[in-house]
Amino acid sequence: MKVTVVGAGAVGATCADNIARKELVEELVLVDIKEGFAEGKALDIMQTASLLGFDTRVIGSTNDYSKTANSDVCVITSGIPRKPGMTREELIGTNAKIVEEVSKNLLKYSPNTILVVISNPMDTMTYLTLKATGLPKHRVIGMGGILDSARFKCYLQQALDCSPNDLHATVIGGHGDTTMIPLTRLATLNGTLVSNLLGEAELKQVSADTMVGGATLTKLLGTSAWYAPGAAGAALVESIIRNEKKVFPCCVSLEGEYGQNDICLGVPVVIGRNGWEKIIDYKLNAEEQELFNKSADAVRNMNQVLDTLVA
Ligand code: LAC
Repeated sequence: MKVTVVGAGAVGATCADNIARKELVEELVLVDIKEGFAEGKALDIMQTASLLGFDTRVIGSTNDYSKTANSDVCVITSGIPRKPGMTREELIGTNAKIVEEVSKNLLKYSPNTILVVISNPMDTMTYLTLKATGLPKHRVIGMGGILDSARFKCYLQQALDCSPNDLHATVIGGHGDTTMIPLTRLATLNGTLVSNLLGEAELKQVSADTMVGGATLTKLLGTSAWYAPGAAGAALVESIIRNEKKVFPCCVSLEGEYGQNDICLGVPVVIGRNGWEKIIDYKLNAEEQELFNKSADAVRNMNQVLDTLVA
């Protein structure tokens, strides 16, 4: 099996590092436009192989997509990250052109690949990738909800002082500070509702912290986060490559599910060898559905900006 990660910046390189450590594939290709950068990151990762005991061959390429040929999964992290005070949405003008070009280049050499989109604003970049490539919907997956859910579990873990591995908690909707929806009602600690263990105010705080989880890190780091985004990308790739059929919230094309059409938005899906295989209906209550609809409206507005960029 073979995976390509495009963009050897902090998120792409961390994603590649995680994929190599997990020994998911025989070959891993890292691509970047900056001369020698992907080669350098790939070599650095390869030099950890004997220390960490993995047997994945990692190679780097400066924009030569022929090296990516026959990849089973391609992860797109290209584009600029946000700076403190910026929203993910402000990146659209620059990143749309990059993501469109990258996805087309990848498909030239790997026509059967599954595309995982991480570049921001992720929901719009996923929609753009789906439209620009014309790929079957099951082969285009936006990665945001897995990361947001991991952040949700991190804040829950701190509030409950429990093991993060005992938590099940999901964030659906858009991957934006105001569009994501942490489903506090459904979060559990080993089968017990978290809402029975935390007060309403505490739960509200966890939810608010989750929503600005990325922005908090951008402020602290001066740029966008990479450990959790990279690990979340690798977890998604793992479920595809190993055909795990894990349920992850991912940004996928909706055709009536969750009451929405002609949009890519975060919902729980089964992830396996064919990409996203089916959408799971969590049966939202009226309040959650209203938030989901608002999130869809905001993402749809963002998607409309794409038309002005192409025109
Ligand atoms: C974040 C970026 C990767 O949430 O969207 O950290």
